[in-house]
Amino acid sequence: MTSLKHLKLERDGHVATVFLHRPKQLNALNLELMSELVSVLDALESDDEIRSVVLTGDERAFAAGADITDMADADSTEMLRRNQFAKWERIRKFSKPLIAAVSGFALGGGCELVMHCDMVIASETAQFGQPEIKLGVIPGAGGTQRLTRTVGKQHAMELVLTGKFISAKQAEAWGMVNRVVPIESYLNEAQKLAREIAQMSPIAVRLAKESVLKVYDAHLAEGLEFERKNFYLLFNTEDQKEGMKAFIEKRPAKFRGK
Ligand code: DAK
Repeated sequence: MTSLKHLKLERDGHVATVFLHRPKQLNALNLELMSELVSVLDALESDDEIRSVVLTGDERAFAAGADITDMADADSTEMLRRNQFAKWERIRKFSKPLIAAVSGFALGGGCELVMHCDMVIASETAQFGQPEIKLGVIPGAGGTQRLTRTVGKQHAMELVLTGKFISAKQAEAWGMVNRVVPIESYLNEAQKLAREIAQMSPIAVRLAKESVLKVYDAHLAEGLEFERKNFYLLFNTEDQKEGMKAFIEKRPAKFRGK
């Protein structure tokens, strides 16, 4: 693997821990970070020594979303051309158990990345949300689909339509996380869970994961496709340009419905 700029990788026996590492930008998922993440997962996938993987950020943020500066000026055609969805599909197809260890912000694409993981251990400080609506767009990496399957229509609507953040405790009550632990132990707890699973038969674990995901995958591909088209469409609106420009300029957005 070539050297990593926006990720850190640690290995301990059969468990690998991948750290999202753009601390100044709250681990915002820029294009380069996403490419690195896919390369790392590819390598871990074909490494027989590794049986389970923990994905984490740092104490302040798991990830505050996709990098808004990457998208602010893009139109629908440009978003289509970038084909970022292929990277998210790769994460979706990762065959080994993926455990998210979340502290601080898990927002937008960050929250969607958490929902790509198979299990989630959250620190008491974790906050989850899909704030894309405040930028004049909608979740683009499965947020409307996976969140709704996890928390139900009413809670998903509230998160997706208001962009509000919820606490770790609330996320636990809504079934988005396995458990909430003190900040000192969220990473250890996730690694402990990864080690426990790594003792099982890797082939049985793989087929068990595949089988559980089948419950979610029925109609998921169709839903993702629908969400994706709507997401692209919004990049031809003035509101998307205004929403993202307002974030960068640190001012409230004025939406006109255009
Ligand atoms: N992108 C870029 N920079 C970000 C960022 C982001 N998402 N989030 C934070 N930062 C940067 C801030 O601009 C700031 O940079 P400097 O001013 O220091 O240069 C630095 O990180 C620290 O942030 P703040 O100063 O804002 O820190 P606060 O504690 O005051 O606030 C915050 C933290 C998380 C509440 C705030 O930063 C915030 O609201 N951030 C934006 C959250 C957000 O809207 N996230 C959703 C982004 S849209 C796709 C798939 C998925 C997606 C897109 C495409 N495809 C497959 C095509 C997903 C889209 C999204 O996630």
